[in-house]
Amino acid sequence: MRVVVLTGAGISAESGVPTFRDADGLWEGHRVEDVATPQAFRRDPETVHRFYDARRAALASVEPNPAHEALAALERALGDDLLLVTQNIDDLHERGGSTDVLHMHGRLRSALCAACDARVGWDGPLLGAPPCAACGADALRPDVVWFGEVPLGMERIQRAVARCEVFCSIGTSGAVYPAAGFVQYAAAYGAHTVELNLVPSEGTAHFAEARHGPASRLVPAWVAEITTG
Ligand code: BJW
Ligand code: ZN
Repeated sequence: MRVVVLTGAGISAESGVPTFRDADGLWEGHRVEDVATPQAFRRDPETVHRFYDARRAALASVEPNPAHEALAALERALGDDLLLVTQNIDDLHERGGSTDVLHMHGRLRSALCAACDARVGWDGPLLGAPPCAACGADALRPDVVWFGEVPLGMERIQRAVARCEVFCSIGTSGAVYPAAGFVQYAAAYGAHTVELNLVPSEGTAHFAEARHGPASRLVPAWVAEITTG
């Protein structure tokens, strides 16, 4: 069975990673749409570096939860028939055991050189303008996708969504495109669509099936159902 799973901030919430749009979300006092932009970075790179440096450092104190681990078990069961797409920039899917994760909004543990486009593994701070190892320029930025930028891996995602039999969205508010549109695309190509989210998302009406509750409970139960047929 070909399956595409899309995850968002809600899958990491129970690991202690804050979501974007819940009450205690990130960017307190700011709308994420106003600050997660290339314009905001140009205006005030230090604040943006400080924000991502803090989130990168915080990875050391969080652990994957049973929802991440269940999706790793699903990968072991389905192999190449699973595409796991995450909007998250944390590395909790990998630490939960998934080996092939498409990070469509980038990764915290990577830096992108705005001068030469090199991507380099990065675990320390970017504040202080460390030079790019490839070209020497002081032009490293967080390797994340801000509003107005093109998400990563779109061709692979579109191919898999068009071919899948089951599309499952986990822990995402459905507020950000193109990810929020995958459900309609999958349904149009004949997939069964499932939402697993704490509360009904903005896109809940587009799903054939919706289950509401914490990911750590819903995801292991759903994975057990589809792997035992
Ligand atoms: C739980 C839980 C628990 C809590 N268990 N659940 C007008 C109309 C339509 C589109 C546009 C428009 N104007 C502009 C656009 C496009 C724009 C867009 O979508 N804007 C919207 C504001 C409307 N999109 C873009 O610009 C994108 N690029 C683009 O479209 O390029 C064109 C193109 C596309 C395709 C091909 C070619 C060209 C880029 C979007 C980049 C988004 N970037 C961010 C920041 C990344 C770096 C970082 O992490 O800082 O990505 S913004 C932020 O939102 C982040 C997230 O990945 C993303 C989604 O958030 P998510 O994951 O859904 O989190 P929340 O907090 O919103 O929701 C959490 C959910 O979990 C909630 O529902 C909770 O209930 C639930 N939950 N606890 C289960 N325990
Ligand atoms: Zn460079």
